[in-house]
Amino acid sequence: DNEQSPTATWQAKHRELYERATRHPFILSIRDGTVDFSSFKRWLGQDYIFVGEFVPFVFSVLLKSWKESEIKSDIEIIFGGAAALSDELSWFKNEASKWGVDLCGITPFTANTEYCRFLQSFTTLDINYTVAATAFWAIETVYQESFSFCIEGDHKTPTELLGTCQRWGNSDFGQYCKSLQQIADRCIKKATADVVREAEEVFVSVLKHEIEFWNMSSSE
Ligand code: HMH
Repeated sequence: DNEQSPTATWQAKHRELYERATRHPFILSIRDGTVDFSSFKRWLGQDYIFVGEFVPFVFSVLLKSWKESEIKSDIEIIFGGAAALSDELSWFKNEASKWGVDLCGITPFTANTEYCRFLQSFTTLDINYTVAATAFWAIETVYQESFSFCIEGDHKTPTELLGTCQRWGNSDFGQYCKSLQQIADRCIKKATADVVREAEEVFVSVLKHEIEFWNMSSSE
């Protein structure tokens, strides 16, 4: 029910942008099996750099929830997300070695640098918990909706890529994203009009950064 969920209202309001982020040609090419493996390898290397910047971002959200949220379950969910990052970094290293991608020799593309700078702004500036929680939910959800689409229904996703798609597309990760959405919604409903406006702007910014990130992966 959209009336209960401000974030669901924004997903509907910014439908076009949301679809471009979650049904990107790169994702569609994975699902229909036409993906170019060199694009996949480029994505893998660039995303490893991104996750390196995502770690301090997630810990800053955890710190804000620790200080500002009276709700124990919020902290537990965000703590779970933070704790999973160690595994995620190992996954990238393992996947990179399978594909022969040298993670030490990677230079970030402009879209990645800009997205990382956006993440850094949450840790360096004193950004409100509501706004940070909204960004966190949006970032995770774009990956969940994108990769789950590659393993749903009548897909032709190459076997080599199923593990990657399952990593973010599995139903536990989907449940985790729903929990993050509930946290964001609860915060937004209690927030001032200014904070609500800022959270919506951050949601739109995440979608734009995600689209640019996919564009970078699929172009040569
Ligand atoms: C670019 N967005 C990007 N990379 C990720 N790993 C996620 C979202 C999800 O954690």
